[in-house]
Amino acid sequence: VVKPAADEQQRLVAALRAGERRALARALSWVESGHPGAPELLTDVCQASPVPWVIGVTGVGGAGKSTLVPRLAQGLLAEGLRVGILAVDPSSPFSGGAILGDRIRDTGDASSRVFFRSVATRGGSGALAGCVHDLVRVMGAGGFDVVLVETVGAGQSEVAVMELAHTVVLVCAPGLGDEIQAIKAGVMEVADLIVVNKADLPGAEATAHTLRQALGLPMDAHHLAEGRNDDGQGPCRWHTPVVMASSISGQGLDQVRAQVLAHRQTQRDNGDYAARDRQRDRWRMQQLFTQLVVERATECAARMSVWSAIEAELADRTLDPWTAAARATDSVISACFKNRQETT
Ligand SMILES: Nc1nc2c(ncn2[C@@H]2O[C@H](COP(=O)(O)OP(=O)(O)OP(=O)(O)O)[C@@H](O)[C@H]2O)c(=O)[nH]1
Ligand SMILES: [Mg+2]
Repeated sequence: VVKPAADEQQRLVAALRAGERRALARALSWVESGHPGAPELLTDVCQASPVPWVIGVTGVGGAGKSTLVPRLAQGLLAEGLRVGILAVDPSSPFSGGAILGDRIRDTGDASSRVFFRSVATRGGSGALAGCVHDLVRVMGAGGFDVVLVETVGAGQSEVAVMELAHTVVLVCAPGLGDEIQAIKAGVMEVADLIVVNKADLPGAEATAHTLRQALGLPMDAHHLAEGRNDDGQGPCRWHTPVVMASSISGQGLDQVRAQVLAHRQTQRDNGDYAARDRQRDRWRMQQLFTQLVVERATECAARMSVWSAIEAELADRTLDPWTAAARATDSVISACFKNRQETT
């Protein structure tokens, strides 16, 4: 794919900002597929667009994330917010069409206003999180106030995605043993709200109890209540609440919505919201820096004779891989630097 002309990319950004759905879908595809026009598109997008409120929803398979997310989306829509959903599914990257079908049924009347997109994963955990970050920014330019990001499981890549969210919702369910898994995986540390879904099934109370106990220890030590804590002295604080809900019957969903909104307000009031924004940009910058350094150095190395000389020495074992790598790095860095000086 060749790099698009600047005006094509500018038209796309303008259409995206005007709220055109097709432009949104196209811009998201550019970012997702690593289209050559994506970096400039993102530069434009980031310059003058608000960053949406990112709610990460995670939990083990079958906990009910996909059932909960559209209902939470509807609830936030009723608050007057423009809501989009990004579903990250590492296990089935091609299930987008099927999920979309389900989702339209799920959201009922509101479906035309809740934008849904499934994200095919590529690369490692860092690549996924970086991609999701960029997709969120595109949605910000498209006028979305909130983006719900749904990920499966509790592995490294999910934790990386969750670290980019302002509000992290962990979905558990009775009888899955996932409260234990969640504790082990460290997802609980990043959760801002835990939903014990399927509260209509037996065992939900026990699951909630286990989770509350695990969370309760630090809570007791700091004399905190669940949710927002505001004693009027010093900044308000948040303690992860456990909410029982049923995404099917609708029981407890008002409370889920109220708690995510309360979390956002608390974060805004105590400065954590802005801090998470800064942290996310810093993280992305570092990631892009590493990527660009590798790209440029590799390009440079390919044109250098010293590279083949090092490879030859490596082949006849006069050099070991460590010394060879150190020497190659030194050569490439000084050559890149010299090139730059000559061209500027
Ligand atoms: N009884 C009951 N079943 C539910 C509830 N919420 C979801 N389910 C069912 O649980 C099953 C899994 O729900 P999903 O929403 O697909 O779960 P998920 O967490 O998205 O699962 P993965 O995408 O596989 O990670 C489905 O059969 C749902 O109908 C609930 O509140 N009560
Ligand atoms: Mg799902």
